[in-house]
Formats: sequence, C-alpha cells, structure tokens
Amino acid sequence: FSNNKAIDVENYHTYEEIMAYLADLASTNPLVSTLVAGTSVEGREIVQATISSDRSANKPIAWFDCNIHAREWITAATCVWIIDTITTGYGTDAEITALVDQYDWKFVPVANPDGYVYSWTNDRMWRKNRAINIGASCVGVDLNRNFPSGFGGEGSSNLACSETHHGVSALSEPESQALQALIAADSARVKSAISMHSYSQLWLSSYSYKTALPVEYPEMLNAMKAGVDAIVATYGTPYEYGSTGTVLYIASGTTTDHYYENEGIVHSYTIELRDQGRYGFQLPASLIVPTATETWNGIKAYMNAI
Ligand code: ING
Ligand code: ZN
Repeated sequence: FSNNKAIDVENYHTYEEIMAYLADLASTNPLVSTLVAGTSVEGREIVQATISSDRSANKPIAWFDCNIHAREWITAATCVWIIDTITTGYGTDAEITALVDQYDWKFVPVANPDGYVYSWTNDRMWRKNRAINIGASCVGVDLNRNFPSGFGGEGSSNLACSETHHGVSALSEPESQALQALIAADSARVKSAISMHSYSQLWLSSYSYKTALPVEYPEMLNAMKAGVDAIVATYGTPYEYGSTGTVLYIASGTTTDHYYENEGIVHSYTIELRDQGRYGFQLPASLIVPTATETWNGIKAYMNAI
C-alpha cells in the first residue's frame, strides 16, 4: 500500500489477509508478537497478537476477543484498526505511549476463523462456528453460548439448528477452549477483558445469564460510563450501558460472564459496536474508521478510568 502498511485499515479483510498483516507486524515491529492459541474445527489458527513495550515487565493486560460471531465483521476491522493505531502511535502520540507503557495489549482479532471464512465465501449472515453437530443436519455452535457460566440455561438452545446452540458441553469447541486458555494463562494480569460484538451500540457488563447484578456493579457502571461518555463525545453516536441481563436480554454461557465469574476479571465487558440496525451486520466499509475511532476513544477513556 502507498502508506507503507501491510493492510488498509479502511476496508474489510479476509481471514488470510488479517493473519498476513499480524505476521508482518510481528516480524517488523519489535512491540508486536503473535501466539497461536489453538486451531479451529477446520484447522485454522486462532492467533493472539500482543503489543508490549517490555514483555519481561508482566504489566497488567488489556485483552480483547473480536469476531467470535462470524458475521460481525466490524469487530475484526475495529480490532485491526486499533492494533494499527497503537503500533503507529507509540512513541509519537503521548496518550498511546502512556497506555502502552502502562499495559500490555492483547487481541484475538478473529476468534472464530471458520465461521468468518464461511461468512465471506458462503453465507454473509453466518454467526456460529462450523462444528458438525452429531445426529443433526445443522452445522455450528454459538461460541458465545459455549462457556461455563450458566451453561445451557436461558437464552441458549439445545437445538443444533438454533443460532444460539450452546453445544454438547461447556467449552466443547476448540475455539472456546483457545480463548479460555489464553485468558486463564493471564488471568492474574488481565485488568480488562472486552468481547467485541455488533450491532446495537451498547457497553455491557455481567451478568448476562441472570438479571441479578454483580457485587462490583457500581464500579463497573463508573467504568462503562467513562467509556460510553468518550464514545458519545466523539461523533454523538448514541450508546447505552449496563448489565446484559437488564439492558439487553438473558444469554447463558457467554465470554463476559466467564471472564468475570470464573477468571475473576471485574472489568469484563461486551461492546456492541455500530449500528442500530440500518445496516446491521453489513456495516458499510466507509463506517469502519468512524466506528473504530469512537470505540478507541471510549476504550482509552475507560482504561484511564479503571
Ligand atoms: N449479541 C450478543 C449475543 O451473544 C450478548 C449479546 C452480549 C449476550 C453479552 C451476552 C453477553 O447474543 C450479539 N450481537 O452477538
Ligand atoms: Zn455477537
């Protein structure tokens, strides 16, 4: 590309292009390293990229999983944009430099590689992974229903053809296992864990499997408010925040509840990026940079507030 980057962040990219970008970054930028956290049902790598100015310092971690739902392309695009913005801004942008000196930043830009590829090649609206469900004709498990917190409960389905099929058991899927292994390996250091989804323009906390509120909810509300205020201040995009079970709907077996409830990460959230349904999952590429810009402003303010 003319700007000398290995990727153009204003466009959507295939799984292969994103992986090539991360590999290029890891080999050319001393801040960046990559790790293969596991392999998908169809054998694709689940890659985590780490941005660290001192890997021996064991800094607190800001952690992100992106595109666990295949059709939510804006989430991988936003995570790639943020990786590019951090790596480009370190050493020149004072706020980014301070945030990288304070935290290690870890991203899984494509947490569901098979589903993501399938959404490019076969069905743009695909959500789940591509697991074969024994004894059923329908393919796929909803990875955001496959985690242990409240597994199999309300807001998830035992039916293989459901979009929210929870799978045969908690963590039955290699993609869920990979995220679980990453977060468990680092849990003592993970200050923040954010799952990126679309769409609805919401910043959501636990619990999602019940309407009850976490004991740390007042602290979580402060953190979410800091993030949302900075998002809204950017372009006026309306956002709401609160617990998933009270603001959105009940969903069992989610990443956010697992990171909070089983890994002890208080600042565990789901952000539902743009929009509110006009384009829905098929957000035009022209809205990648505005979406990522406001989201990054929110994340910076939030990370400075927690
Ligand atoms: N929405 C989320 C889903 O998995 C959600 C909503 C967020 C549920 C956080 C539970 C926890 O259904 C989308 N768009 O995927
Ligand atoms: Zn989603």
